[in-house]
Amino acid sequence: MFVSQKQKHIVETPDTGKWELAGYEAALPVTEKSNPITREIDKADPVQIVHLLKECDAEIFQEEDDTLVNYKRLYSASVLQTMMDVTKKVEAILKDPEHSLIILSGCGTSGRLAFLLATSFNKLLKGLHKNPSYAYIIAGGDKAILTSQEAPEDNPHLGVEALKRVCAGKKKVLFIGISCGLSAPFIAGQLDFCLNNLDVFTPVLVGFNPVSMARNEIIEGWHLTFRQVAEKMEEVQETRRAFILNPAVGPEGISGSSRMKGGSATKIILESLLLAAHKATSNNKEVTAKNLLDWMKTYEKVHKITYSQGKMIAAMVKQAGTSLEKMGRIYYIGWQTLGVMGIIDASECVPTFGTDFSDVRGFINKGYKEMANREGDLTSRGPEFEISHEDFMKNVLPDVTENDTVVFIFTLDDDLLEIEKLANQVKNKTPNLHAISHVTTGQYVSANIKKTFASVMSMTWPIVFFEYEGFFLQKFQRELSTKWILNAISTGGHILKGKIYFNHMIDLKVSNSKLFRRAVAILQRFTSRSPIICQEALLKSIYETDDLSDEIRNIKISTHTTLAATKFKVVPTALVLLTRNCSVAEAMSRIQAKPVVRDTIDRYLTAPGRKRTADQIEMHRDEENE
Ligand code: F1P
Repeated sequence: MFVSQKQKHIVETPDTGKWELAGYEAALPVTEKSNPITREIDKADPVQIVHLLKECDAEIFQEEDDTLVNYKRLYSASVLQTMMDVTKKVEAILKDPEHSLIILSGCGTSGRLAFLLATSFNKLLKGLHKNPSYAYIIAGGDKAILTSQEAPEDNPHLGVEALKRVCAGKKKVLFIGISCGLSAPFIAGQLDFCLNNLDVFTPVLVGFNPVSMARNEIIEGWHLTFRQVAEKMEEVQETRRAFILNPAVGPEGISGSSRMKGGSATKIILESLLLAAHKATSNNKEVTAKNLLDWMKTYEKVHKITYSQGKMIAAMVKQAGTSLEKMGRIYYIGWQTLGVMGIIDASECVPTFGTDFSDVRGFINKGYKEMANREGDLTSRGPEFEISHEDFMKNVLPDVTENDTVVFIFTLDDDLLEIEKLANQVKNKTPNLHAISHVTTGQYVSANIKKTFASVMSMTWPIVFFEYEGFFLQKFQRELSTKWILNAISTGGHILKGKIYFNHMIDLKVSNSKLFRRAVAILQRFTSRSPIICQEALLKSIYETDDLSDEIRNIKISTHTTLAATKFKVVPTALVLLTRNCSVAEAMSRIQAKPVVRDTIDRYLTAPGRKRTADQIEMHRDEENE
């Protein structure tokens, strides 16, 4: 057992599953609740961080509890049934590629996964000499695959326009809209459009909250809330012309960070059902619930195989933390879709941890050619769009120092000579050169490769004996394994850098309406003040004013978030405002003076006599109660 006596309380998590109880943070949807497992993650060491994330990810596969009937889970009969229904619709589309299309759509991470899945399944079809049947939509267009574009997420009209463009000329469209939080207006707009055109469209909503917890906030410039659209979907689902796939997978390890469990569960659900449909089409056999369950259960093994390397992952987390603390950088150098996983993980660090794009970056062999994204080469748009290994060698490597960490990600079927050559050049710049390699049973990492890297984490996968689709399943699982490792590295690294308080990202960028609401909820949680007071403090911080005018109070949220997106540390500043009752200028200077946000916040929130606590607070206290 790795846990020292002193820190034992941190990894023993007696509250596991507490979030399923009816009253637990009742005002928040599952995807925004704080996970009892990780509540002390900010004080954990690297080994403990990885252990806590492992426990948290394991919740994805937890079965429905008969004694708690609150939530359906991944393996619940109703979820499997819906997956079967959707599988049948996919099969129908695959039979008529000329007139039909499967569209995957999402914002942020959900959009990046839509891109990855659509391109992967088109490759699968290409290998069978079939025409592509998939397309993807990501809010903000292809540049959002690599960079954070949070604002378009709030626009349902943009969603509809993008959908119309992509499906032009098609007679049957299976539309899969992914919004982990059942919250993105961009997706709500698209689903509503589908519901109004059911002769062409079959809409599917993928997310991880019950419909009753879908976001119910008025969407600017639109007549429906996300919840109203989801309720319409529920009604139409009765006639099997619309479907909702929304098992609860538990709150995120870092509250609200749906790139983590939400992204993983999206991958598991969609890959399982799409693969099952492809297999059924090629074998000319019906998909059974057992087939689907078998596909999904293999992902549970991925969790086991991945986290069996917990100590190695923890060593990388520690290394990443050291680099970030020294203002160094993290670079992922990946091959094929493992390169995409690196790019995805890196791109999420900007909105999640408020980093600069240059702090964590991903690169892929052959750049945009390998990405196969619709808009092609985006390199000319700026340095954050340089993603090829050549770009790394030419424009980044010259400035790499020993403070930086470089992680190579490959399989033993990739070009090992090229890997060795690149690695040797990187090694001249930093000793912190590590590898994640995926091998198949019977394959071994050569001594040459081993001695090139400071450490090689070797993930061993069983030999695939079965058909074509089986090889894709293995590829998808290596991607998920990589995702878990990289999520741990970037999340753990930022925890060690002091970016997280309890299990909240307190210094979030308030760049869209969901994040605005989350910021207010965080302020409420830690100050126990009313939503109105918290929102006022947030606005004072965003507008840098002590006197909030009615004009500002009444402006649309989109105006607030446009301005907030250009500012730093607005939430920590608001926290100081609320706890110190000082001027905005003073709060700003207190926050700016200390580089580690967690320590500053800790100081103000744990004044003498006050215990460090993130206990649940009543999120909807009235102003009169103040
Ligand atoms: C979409 C998303 C997240 C991102 C951030 C803002 O969320 O872009 O991927 O990390 O939280 O929202 P969702 O619509 O999938 O819930």
